[in-house]
Amino acid sequence: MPLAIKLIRSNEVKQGVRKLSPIVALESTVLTHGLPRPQNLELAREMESVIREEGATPATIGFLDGRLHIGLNERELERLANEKEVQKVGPRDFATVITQGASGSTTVAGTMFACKHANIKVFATGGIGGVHRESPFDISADLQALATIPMIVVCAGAKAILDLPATLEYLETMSVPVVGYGTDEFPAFYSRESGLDVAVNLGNPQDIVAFAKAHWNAGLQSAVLVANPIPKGDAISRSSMEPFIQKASKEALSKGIHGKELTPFLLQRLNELTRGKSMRANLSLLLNNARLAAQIAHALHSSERRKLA
Ligand code: PSU
Ligand code: MN
Repeated sequence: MPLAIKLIRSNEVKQGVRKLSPIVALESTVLTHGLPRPQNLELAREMESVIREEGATPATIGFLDGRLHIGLNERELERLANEKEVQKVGPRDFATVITQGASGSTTVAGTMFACKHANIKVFATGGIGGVHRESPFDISADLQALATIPMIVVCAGAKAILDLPATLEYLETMSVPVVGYGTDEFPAFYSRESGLDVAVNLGNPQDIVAFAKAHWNAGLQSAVLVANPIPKGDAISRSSMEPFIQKASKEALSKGIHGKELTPFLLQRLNELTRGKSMRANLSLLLNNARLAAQIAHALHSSERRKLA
């Protein structure tokens, strides 16, 4: 069966493709389900401008009226960030939004799936989903996407609300190398430390690109996950975060919150419990990841040009 998903590219993305500018994808679930208004829209704009500052082209991905947008213009971004009934869309939900003509924000997995269609190789997010603590069978589709879609994904580790050792084990089983950006330790989103190891520590975008190419040349189809620790000034120590996480997790269990509602619930409760501190950390690491992803996209682009020359 031919691939029938129609992509709507923004003018900026079309122009970027024409000018051979490196493209960096951004997810939209973090805007609709991960951050409160109005910080969500401000953040979306800031992430895009950081990417432009680095000389790359941003492509925020999401569904409007059942159509998959690769890059949202100012008006569309505003619509997605402010609309009430936006669905959280992983690959499982593509058919739902398409057939309903609905609006939807793409998760890490959903965005990667869109990138596969749009041939985008670099993507920046905050924290990937993983194996939940509350129920060991709640495993984010993000891990499945990382296992099967060859691209470079920049994150600040997995969200600390997850079972981090189980998440890393799963990635290892699925042959997804986790690269620490200048660190030997897997960062835990709000915190720089987790006590867990990464597969390899690399210190610059060129080395990350060389690593990813070696991975794919060796015949692997999985993603390369780059874990970029949150900037020091905005980090929250693991010991001060952990009691809040345990409290929020218990509440989720007692309220019977599960499935796709669980991650948004936990993020929002943590924001309340830390009186906004966790959200500020979240914003800082997102911008930090957008910058690194743009630098990696540049390095990838130059290395492919060298190959063609
Ligand atoms: N990281 C954040 N905020 C978020 C998410 C990640 O800082 O809102 C989103 C991402 O889109 C990720 C999703 O893909 O949560 C994971 O949800 P689930 O656990 O239901 O797969
Ligand atoms: Mn889940």
